[in-house]
Amino acid sequence: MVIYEPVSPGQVSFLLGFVPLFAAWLYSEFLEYRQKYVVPAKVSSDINLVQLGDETIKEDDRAVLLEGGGLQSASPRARSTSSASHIIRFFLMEESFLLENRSTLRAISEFGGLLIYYYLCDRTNLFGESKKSYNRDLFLFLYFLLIIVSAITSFKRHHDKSLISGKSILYLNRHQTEEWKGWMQVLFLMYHYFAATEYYNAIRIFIAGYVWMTGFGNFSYYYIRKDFSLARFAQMMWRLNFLVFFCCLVLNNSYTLYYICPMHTLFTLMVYGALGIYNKYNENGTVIAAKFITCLLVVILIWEVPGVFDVVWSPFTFLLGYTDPAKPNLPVMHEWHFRSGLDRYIWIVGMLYAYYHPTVERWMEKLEEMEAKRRIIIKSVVVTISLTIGYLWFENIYKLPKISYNKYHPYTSWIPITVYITLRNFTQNLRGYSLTLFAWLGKVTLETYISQFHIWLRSSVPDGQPKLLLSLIPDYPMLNFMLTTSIYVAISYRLFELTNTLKVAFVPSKDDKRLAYNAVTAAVILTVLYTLSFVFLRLPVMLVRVLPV
Ligand SMILES: *C1O[C@H](CO)[C@@H](O)[C@H](O)[C@H]1NC(C)=O
Ligand SMILES: *[C@@H]1O[C@H](CO)[C@@H](O)[C@H](O)[C@H]1NC(C)=O
Repeated sequence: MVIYEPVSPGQVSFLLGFVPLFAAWLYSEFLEYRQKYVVPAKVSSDINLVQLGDETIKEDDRAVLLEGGGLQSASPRARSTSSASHIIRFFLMEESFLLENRSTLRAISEFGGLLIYYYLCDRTNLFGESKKSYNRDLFLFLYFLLIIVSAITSFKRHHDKSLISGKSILYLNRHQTEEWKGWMQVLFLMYHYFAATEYYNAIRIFIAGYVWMTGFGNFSYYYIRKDFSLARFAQMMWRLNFLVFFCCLVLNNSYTLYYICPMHTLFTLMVYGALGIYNKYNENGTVIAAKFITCLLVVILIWEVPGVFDVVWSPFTFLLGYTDPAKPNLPVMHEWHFRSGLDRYIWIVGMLYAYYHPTVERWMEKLEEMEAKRRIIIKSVVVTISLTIGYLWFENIYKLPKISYNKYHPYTSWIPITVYITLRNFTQNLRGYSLTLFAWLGKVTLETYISQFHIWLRSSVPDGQPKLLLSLIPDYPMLNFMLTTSIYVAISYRLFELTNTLKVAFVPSKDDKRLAYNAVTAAVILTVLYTLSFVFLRLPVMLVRVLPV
C-alpha cells in the first residue's frame, strides 16, 4: 500500500485521539462480557471494586440512564463537575465509567473506523481508480429507473384528511421537503459520478433549492417555536459541521472544498441572527419587514458593492480559503466568493415564503372549500401562469451557457423554485402523496454529499476536486457502480446515525453550563493533541538539523 502524501499534524492528532478511545471501547466490551458471562460464576475482588465505584457515582449514573445513555447528565448536582470528572475517570480507565459509556465509545470507534476507510479509499492505492464517462442514455435510464422503483415500492399517501388545516400540513411539509431534497440529491450526485456537465445549470438550481429550504425551515422554526437557546443552536451547528470537521482533519482538506457546509452554516447563522436579534418584537409586522429589508441590504452591501466582500471576509481566510490544486493561480477566496455569491438571495426568499406560508395556507383552504367549478377555474389559471413563467424562464435563462447563466442565477433562481412549489401543491392529492424512498435519501443529503468525495468518487490529493471514480471491481464499470454505491449509501446512513448519537452524548439539550464545559474541554483536548502532533512531526527534522550525520 502506497500513501501518496506526507502525514499532516491533523492526521496524527486524529490517530493520537482515536487509538486510546478505540482501545477503551475494546476494553469496555471486554468488561461487559466479563460482567455478563464470567463474573456471576465466581465472586472476584474486581466486582467489588466495580460496585464500590458504582456506589459513589450513583447520582451520575441515574442521570445517564435517564438521558438514554451516553455522556449526558441531567442531574443538577452532577452538572458542573461531571465533564472534568469524566475525563479523569477516562484517564484512570475506571471500569464503571467505561461500562456506562460503552455505547458512546462504540459510536466513536465506528465513526473513526469509517473515516479511516475514507482515507484508505481516497489517499492510498489500496483500491483502484477509474475515469468518469458520460452517456446521456445511461444517465437518464438510471435516474428514471430509480423513480419507477421508488414509485412502485414507496409511493405513500399520508392519511391526514384535513391536509390543509394547521398541524398536518406542516407534518406533510416535511415529507415533501425531504422527498424534494432526495430527488435533487440523486441527480446532483449522479451529475458528479458521470460528469454530466450538460446539467450544470440544473445543479445550480438544486443547490439554490437547498438554500431556499434552509431559509424556509429555519425561519419557520425560530418564528414559531421562538427557541433561540444555545443548546438548540449548538445542536444545529453540530449536525452541519461535525462530519465535515473530521473529514478536513483526516483528509487534510479545506473546509471550502465541501462548500455546501460553510454555505449552509453561514445562511443558518444569518437567519438565526435576523430572527434572534430583538426577537421580542418578531410578532410586529413592521419589525419583521425591517428585518427582511436589513437582510437584503446586508447581502447587497457585501456581495454587490465591489471590494466589500474582501474586507468582510479576509479575516476568515484561514477558515474559508481554498486553492484547487488544478487551478493554483486563483485567489484563495475566489471559491468562497463564487459559491456563497450564487445563492446569496435565495435564503431571504425562503424566509419570505415561510413568513407568508400561513396566509397561503388559509387561502388554499378557502380554495378547496369553493364549489368545484370556480375551484377548477382558479387552479387552471394558476397552473397556466406557472407553466408559462416556467417555460419563459427555461427558454431565456436556463438555456444560457454556464458562464452567462451564472450571472443571472442569483436573481432568477427563485423562479423555478416557485414554479415547482406551486405545481407540487397544486391538487390536494398531489400534496398528499410522497415517495418515501426519496424522502429517505433526502434525510442523509449532507452525509452523501460529503462521502461522495472519498468513497464513491476519488480526489486522491488534499483539496482536490473528485475527478476520478473509486474502483473496487476493475473493468466492470456498472458492477463497480453498483457495489460502490451500495457501500457508499450504507456508510452515509451510518454516519448520519452516528452524528446523531454523538450529538446526544456531547451536546446536552438542557444544560448550558455543561455544554460550555464540553466545548472548552474539546478545544483544550484538540489543542493539546494538535501541538503534540506538530512537535512529533517536527522532531525528526529538528534532530537532523541539530545533529548532522
Ligand atoms: C408545497 O410544496 C413545497 C415542497 O414540495 C413545500 O415546501 C411547501 O411548504 C408546500 N406547501 C405550500 C402551502 O406551499
Ligand atoms: C436550518 O438549516 C440547516 C441547514 O440547511 C438545517 O440543517 C437545519 O435543520 C435547519 N433548521 C431547522 C429547524 O429547520
